[in-house]
Amino acid sequence: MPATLYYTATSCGAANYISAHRAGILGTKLNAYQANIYTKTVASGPNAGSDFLKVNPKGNVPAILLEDGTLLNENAATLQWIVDNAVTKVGPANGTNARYVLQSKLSYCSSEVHGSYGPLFKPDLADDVRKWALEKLATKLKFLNDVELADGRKFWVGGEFSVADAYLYIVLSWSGYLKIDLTPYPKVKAYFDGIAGLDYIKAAHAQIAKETPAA
Ligand SMILES: N[C@@H](CCC(=O)N[C@@H](CS)C(=O)NCC(=O)O)C(=O)O
Repeated sequence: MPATLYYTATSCGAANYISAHRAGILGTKLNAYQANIYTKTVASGPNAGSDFLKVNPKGNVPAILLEDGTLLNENAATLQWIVDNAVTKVGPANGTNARYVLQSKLSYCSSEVHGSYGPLFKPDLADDVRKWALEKLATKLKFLNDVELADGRKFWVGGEFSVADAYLYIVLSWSGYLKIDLTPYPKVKAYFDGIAGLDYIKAAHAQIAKETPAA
């Protein structure tokens, strides 16, 4: 029995789908189904329409239900499960220094970058709170631009595509929905455009689109 990933097409959960797609484990080691994070229902697959909170009491994505019934949440953990189960490499081997670096990037992406975009999705955010949230996000984008991606690297860690790229790419993609201009951060913009242009990223999006139930 494969494990089961629950995700949505555009949320951070999609970083897990993209990673698993690149890792070559979808349909073998991992089945992927969509969840509706607003109605808290399973949205695709054999249990479509059922209560997602019974699968994942947090009601969020990503969630990976392992074969033995263990529930994994949090991108930093779910994405590393994908690294460890990959057929095509999507991150450094467990126990290496490079792996600890990957872990630190995933945590930074989750708590700092993802965490800074999150509040901006609230449509009725008070103007002063929105200003504060935008200023906070700007410090993260500046750090990515001036430090993490300053050398014009194509991939965030290790010189090749990893789950950290899938996660950062999806989080940065929210700039489009939120009308956040990335041009003041040219290294970030070039990095994002580079990841978006990869054949396997386009292929993963095409597959997600096929698997997304009609609204
Ligand atoms: N702390 C979690 C955050 C996961 C998260 O924010 N998921 C969002 C989508 S990007 C979600 O499912 N939100 C719906 C909800 O929390 O009810 C992580 O790092 O993975």
